Amino acid sequence: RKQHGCTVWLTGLSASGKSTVACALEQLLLQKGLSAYRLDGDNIRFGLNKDLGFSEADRNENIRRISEVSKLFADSCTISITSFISPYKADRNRARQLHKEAGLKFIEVFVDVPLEVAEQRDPKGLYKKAREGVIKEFTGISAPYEAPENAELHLRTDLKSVEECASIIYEYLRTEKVI
Ligand code: GGZ
Repeated sequence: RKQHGCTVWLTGLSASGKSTVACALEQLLLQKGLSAYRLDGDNIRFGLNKDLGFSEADRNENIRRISEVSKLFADSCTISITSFISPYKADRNRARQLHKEAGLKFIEVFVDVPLEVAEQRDPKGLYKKAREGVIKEFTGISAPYEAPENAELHLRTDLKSVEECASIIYEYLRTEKVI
């Protein structure tokens, strides 16, 4: 078989670069004729999870459902790439456990930038609104982000290019014999 399925789980602050790295990785995989699929806010939070907001309970449920969906994609021999903040360690560990029970690889990638950098990027003006209190429970400002301690990969998107980040993940998939 050309490839095994797995989940590449990107976690990090808003504006850390998760979606950008996810897109670049997907492109890289598709170019090589491999099957990859991205799960992100656009196709999950506006569809399956449109009933969920940003309270702790809703984020737990958001990540629980995404974990299940990603596992199904991985089980179908696709490289499933998820890009959600997933701020709680326990939620990410449950996702990992779910994959483990199904015999599927789960690759946690910490997409890391200092909060100051994310806040300077602020592509949607959300950090500004969070500082003003217009948006409540905003990750990094008024809601927690529990940084991973044992992620398979740790990428600093302010120190490396998007292409470098994508290729580090790609090489990891090769080392792990996923592809
Ligand atoms: C964090 C929020 C919030 C709050 C809206 N906190 O930069 P974005 O806009 O495009 O990505 C963020 C996205 C986060 O959704 P996730 O499903 O990844 O979050 S979680 O994993 O915690 O469930 C941001 C936008 O939604 N957004 N309100 N309060 N991000």
